[in-house]
Amino acid sequence: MARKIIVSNRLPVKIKRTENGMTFEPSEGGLATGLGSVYKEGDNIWIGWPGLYLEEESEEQQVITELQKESMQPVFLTETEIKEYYEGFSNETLWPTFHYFSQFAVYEQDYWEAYLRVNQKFCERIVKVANPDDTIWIHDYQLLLLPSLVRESLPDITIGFFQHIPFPSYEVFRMLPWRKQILQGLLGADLIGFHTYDDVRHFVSSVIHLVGLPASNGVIETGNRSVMVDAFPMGIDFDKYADTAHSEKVAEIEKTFEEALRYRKIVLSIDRLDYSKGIPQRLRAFELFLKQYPEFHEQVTLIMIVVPSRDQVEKYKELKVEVDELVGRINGLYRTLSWAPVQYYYHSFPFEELSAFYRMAHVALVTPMRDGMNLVCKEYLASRTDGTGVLILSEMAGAAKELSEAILINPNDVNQMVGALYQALTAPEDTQRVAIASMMATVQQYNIHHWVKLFMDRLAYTKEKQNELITT
Ligand code: GDG
Repeated sequence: MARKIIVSNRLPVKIKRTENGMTFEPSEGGLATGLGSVYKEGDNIWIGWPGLYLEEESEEQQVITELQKESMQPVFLTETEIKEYYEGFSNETLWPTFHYFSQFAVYEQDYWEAYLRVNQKFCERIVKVANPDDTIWIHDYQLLLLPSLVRESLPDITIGFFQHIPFPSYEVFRMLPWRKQILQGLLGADLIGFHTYDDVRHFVSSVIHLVGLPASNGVIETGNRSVMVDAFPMGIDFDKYADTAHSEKVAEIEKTFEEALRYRKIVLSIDRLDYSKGIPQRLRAFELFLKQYPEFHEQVTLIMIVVPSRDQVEKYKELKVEVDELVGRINGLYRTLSWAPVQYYYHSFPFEELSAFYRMAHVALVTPMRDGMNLVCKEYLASRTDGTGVLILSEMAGAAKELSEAILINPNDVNQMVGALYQALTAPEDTQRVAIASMMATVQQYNIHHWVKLFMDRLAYTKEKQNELITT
């Protein structure tokens, strides 16, 4: 029986060491929820790093046994590998380049070599477990070389690849010293997916210029195979967000939060700490808004949730200091005895509390400098069960392509952001309802289950077409 094998840098599991041994808990990211319907079925599996370093030899078997119960298989990585392959090449070279922050990118030969070795390590694990008629679905920028590595060992196997972050313009991508190897790595796949058509265009253009292969209508001819490239905008688990927003528990949390905030208007901002998310730019816009519109003093609060992320990387440490200082400055300038203009949280919240924030927020302020998709704005829409609310969304987020009824802004244009805040906070209820209803319908229809099915069906179709060509 042909199986499906999901592969990503990280397995959807949280393993903790306690006094009584290790504990294993599933981690509930959007991807894990969506792919749950795939890897938990039959003999299907998910391969990835379990997120812990082995301290004793005996731990290896224990982790393997426990993960097997959840249809997962580990690739163990050392601390040095994580430092060089994950924090180094993935997050200090690829991440900034792919988000148009090339000035932050480091070009370290050691990081590249570690990246190659770890991709090979993932390949060895796949080759150990895969049969030639299985389907492999590889995820994201940490594993760009994996499709070709797997193809060398299993020439006829079906391989899909999806990239969750943007693919930059050729002019930016070409700055990478290892640009050609990266493209060749990806071309081992049968189907390559991105969130938007712009990403597809940029990728195809890079392949034409740097590898010299012909391409038309999203099909790249490698000589012996055709590789399909297409856009698959990722969705969320709509029902989960809508149902939670409706629940008693969330209504209770919302009430306590609202009382604490004295029923002021709420502008909500939620991101991982990342320079691609435009957090300082957003704070500066809010500061200017308070300066230009004093009538909103004590009337509006910006709830800013920043989830700690990659705190070992220098640029992220610097960003944390910048955000801390900006929040301090704004609150120092405008705060009163009973009002803090910015309520800043540098930690994550349990799911129900997040849902209560989504429900309470009159405005969601989602203004990344660059984002592959951005799921926060979709989660906000799914949680607006009363039909009101306003979404301010950056044009630079993949989601802007689908959510054109949002107030779209350029995150570099501080005056435009100030205007958008004013427009959002004074929007008549019927205008809000029309835009929310339309965007909510989009998010509901193109949900995570739809996304998984669309990609999987297209992958099967691509392989079928290739087989037809081989046999005729
Ligand atoms: C990458 C791409 C693309 C945040 N705070 C809390 C919390 N979160 C959850 C949100 C959301 C997720 O984190 C963030 O997802 P995003 O899509 O916004 O951003 P990235 O993490 O950068 O994701 C991105 C995505 O991959 C998928 O392809 O959209 O462009 O960069 O789900 O809800 N969750 C909880 N508490 C928090 O405090 N429980």
